[in-house]
Amino acid sequence: MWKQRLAAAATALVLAPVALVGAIAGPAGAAPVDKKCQEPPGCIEVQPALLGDCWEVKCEITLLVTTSAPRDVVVRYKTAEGSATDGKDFKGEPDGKATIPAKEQSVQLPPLVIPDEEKESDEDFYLYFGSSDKDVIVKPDILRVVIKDGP
Ligand SMILES: [Ca+2]
Repeated sequence: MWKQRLAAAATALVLAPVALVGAIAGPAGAAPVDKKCQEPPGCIEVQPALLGDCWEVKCEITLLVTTSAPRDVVVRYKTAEGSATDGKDFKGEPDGKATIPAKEQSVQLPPLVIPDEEKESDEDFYLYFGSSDKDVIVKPDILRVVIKDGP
């Protein structure tokens, strides 16, 4: 009997470090820590955001920088359909480019939502962001936009 217990204890000891490594690495899918951003001068962080609700007639999507940069910050974006249809509910953009001018805090994306007279329920589409500038990171890099009908 004690031999079995010993074997069980030994197995637990072997498994423990694996569990520990798992705990340090964090949950699966967590964003890797970007080392370059921790070292001076760090990165320019851009955050996409909706200003209020996205209505058919008024949907303001903005890119904000956490600290204004001494130079232009260029962000690329593209759209993807959710329940909203490209060309009908929103103007799809396969290769968009938005520039936050030097020393400024934000830029607004050109209007993407197409208003109509139809009564519809909420529909969504997605925006994917990125930058070819290695010092620029966009977080989060996906924004879900829910289009509200009307008013
Ligand atoms: Ca409508």
